[in-house]
Formats: sequence, structure tokens, C-alpha cells
Amino acid sequence: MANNILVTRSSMPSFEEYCEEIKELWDSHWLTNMGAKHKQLQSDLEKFLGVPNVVLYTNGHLALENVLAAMNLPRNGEVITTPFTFASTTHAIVRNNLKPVFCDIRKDDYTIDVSKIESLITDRTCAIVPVHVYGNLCDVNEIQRIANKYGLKVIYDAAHAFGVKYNGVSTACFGDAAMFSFHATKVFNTIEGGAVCFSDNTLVQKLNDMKNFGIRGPEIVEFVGGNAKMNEFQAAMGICNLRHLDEEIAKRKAAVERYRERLSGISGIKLCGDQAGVEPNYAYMPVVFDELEFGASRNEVFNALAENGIGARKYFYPLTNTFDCFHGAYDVNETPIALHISKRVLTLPLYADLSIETVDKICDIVLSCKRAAD
Ligand code: T4K
Repeated sequence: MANNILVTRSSMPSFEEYCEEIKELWDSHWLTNMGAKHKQLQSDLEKFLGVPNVVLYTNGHLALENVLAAMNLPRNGEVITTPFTFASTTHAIVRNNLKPVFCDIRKDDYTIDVSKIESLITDRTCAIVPVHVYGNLCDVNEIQRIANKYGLKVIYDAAHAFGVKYNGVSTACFGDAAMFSFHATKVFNTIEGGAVCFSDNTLVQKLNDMKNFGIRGPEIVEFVGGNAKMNEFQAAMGICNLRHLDEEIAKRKAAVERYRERLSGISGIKLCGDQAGVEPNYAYMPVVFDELEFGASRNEVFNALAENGIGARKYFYPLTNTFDCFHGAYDVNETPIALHISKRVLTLPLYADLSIETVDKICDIVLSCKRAAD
């Protein structure tokens, strides 16, 4: 049976609102290369996130690759990160000729286990790339303390954490820089897109030139850059979607609350809870299944949902440190909790327009797996 409820569904403004926003592009014929929409979205985001600098990108991955390159990290330098993430995080490190050193994750929120970072630091360590996975906030204070002690850069993969705040401060404001993804599947999207946020003003020119071939002026090419510019149609989508972000998050919250009502307290099911001081964005709905207690494995639940037209996803399985492309370079046993969780986690459908009736249907199927095993 074809899946008809997928893990997520892009949020879009009304057709009329988007058309109104892009109308001017037919007057100006200015479609890309840091046009008026690009400038407006950048300034809207700086205000919204309360961060001094936002540089926009065509996608989150190139944003992360570029900001890592901009940090002038030594070739083959070691970067402490986690394998419980999307391919992008690890690939951005490796594609910068840096060496990922994998740290395990915490059992409760799946972010980097800060108690294990210091034991991984060597004289080649140059940076930490933690991931606010599912929008769960890393221990930003402890990470900064360690980074200050050892003189390390901190670049957050905040792809999932747009709109998340800690004690009223946006995730854009932590570390040396934070990268957001504005992909179609995210809480806030620009179709494809991404951004790097930071306070160091000296990085602005560098990042802007890096995403535009290293071109400083019509006759000056300062260095060998690439092309990672966000176009005007993407920026226009962002301008529209930002107007509806509060509503988007409120609708997601309602769905998450229903999931929690139905699934919490069931033996063998583990959900993420709210984090102290954190204003969440309800980006994903991860559920961890303990086969012994629940009576059915993650894969059995996945299959039961698929048979009923529900497309849950195994974000993040497999771990990035097991990817074929690395030819066994990393030892997965060094991150046992990440391995444990990746074999048991399922992200259930979650998006703004997901109805409570559909959440109930999904929960009925999940719970029927337990009953079948009793
Ligand atoms: N760091 C982290 C931690 C990330 O999770 C990501 C991206 C990045 C960095 C890199 O950011 P970007 O360069 O992507 O901006 C999806 C997304 O493509 C990817 O952005 C995301 N993470 C990752 C977790 O999920 P897939 O391969 O699972 O996507 P796909 O095509 O299977 O789509 C998933 C579901 O989304 C579909 O079942 C239906 C829905 N969907 C998809 C598309 C493309 C829509 O509703 N509309 C759409 O246009 O990677």
C-alpha cells in the first residue's frame, strides 16, 4: 500500500500570499545574487533571531561547509561531533579535510554527552560541532566552558532548532556560529535554504564572498569560493513563512501533546520530554521502542505503520560513523548509546496540518503492535 501520511509535509503560505510576494520579481527581473528579497529576509531573520549577523545560503549543508571553511581550522584537524545526525553534519566536516571524532550522545535528549568531550580532546582538536538533534538543545553552557578551556571553535548544527530558545535566547546566538536548515521538511522553510548566524562581524564579508565564488568586486576575485547563494524565490518563501511561524509551532505543539497523551507511560516506549528553560519548536516526534518491554521492535512498528499507509522514518539510522563511504574508518562501539538509540528510534509523522484524528490513528497502530505481542 502506498504511504499517504508521510513523516512530514512542507508548510506553505497561501498561493495568493506567495504570488503577491514574488510579483515584484516580474518587474525587476532580478532573480538571484543577493536581491531585494534576499536582503529583506536576512534583516527579518536578524530581528527575529536577535543575532547580529545572518548569512543566507541555498541550503543548510553548504552553509555548514562554508562556515567550517571560514574558521581557518588546520588541515586534518580533529572535530568532535556526534554520529546520531543526518549525513550532512559528518560530510561537512570530512569535505573540509577535517577529521570527525565521534562522541557519544545522552540517553535523554540524544545530544552530545558533554561529560565525554574532554576525554576526546587531543593536541589536534580544533573544534566541536554539536547537533541540536530533533530541536533538542545541547548543553550549550558546558560546551562553551570546554571550548574556552581548550581554545576550540564551536559551530552548532542547528538544522532542526529554528525557533528554539534557551532562557529567552535563540539557538542562533550560541557558539562561534550556528547553522540552520530551511529545507522543505523543516519547521521554517525557504523551499531549500539555510543560514549561518554569528556575532563576529569580521566573518560577514568572508562568508558572503565564499558563497559567491570569492568575488569581492566586479574586477576582484579574492579567493577560490563556490556558489551557494539563496535565490529570490527561496527568500520570498521565507518572508511569507516567517509571518506564520508562531501558528506553525502552535499547531505542531498540539499534535505533539496528543502523541504524548496517547504514548507516554506505556512500558517499552520512550518519548523526549521538555527541557528545562527551553522554548521548543516541536520539529520531530522521536519515539524509542524497547523490544523486550514493548513486545515489538522498532522495525515491526515501522512495518505496521507502512502497511497502513503511514510513512514514519528511522531518523537517524544508520549512524554516520557506520556509513559505507567511510570504509570502516570509525569504531561504532565508541558511541554505544548512539548505536542503541539508532536501532530503536522511529520518528512519527509531525507537521502543522497533521490532524488530531490522524495522530490518534497513528497511535492506535503503534499501540496495536504492543497488544499483538502480549
Ligand atoms: N544537519 C542536519 C542535522 C540535518 O537534519 C540536515 C537536513 C542538514 C544538516 C542539512 O540541511 P539541508 O542541506 O538539507 O538544508 C530530509 C531533508 O532533505 C533534510 O533537509 C533533512 N536534514 C533530513 C533529516 O530529512 P530525506 O532524505 O529524509 O528527505 P525526503 O525527500 O525523504 O523527505 C522526507 C519527507 O518530507 C517526505 O516523506 C515528505 C516530506 N516532504 C519532502 C519534500 C522533499 C515534503 O513534504 N515536501 C518536500 O518538498 O532528508
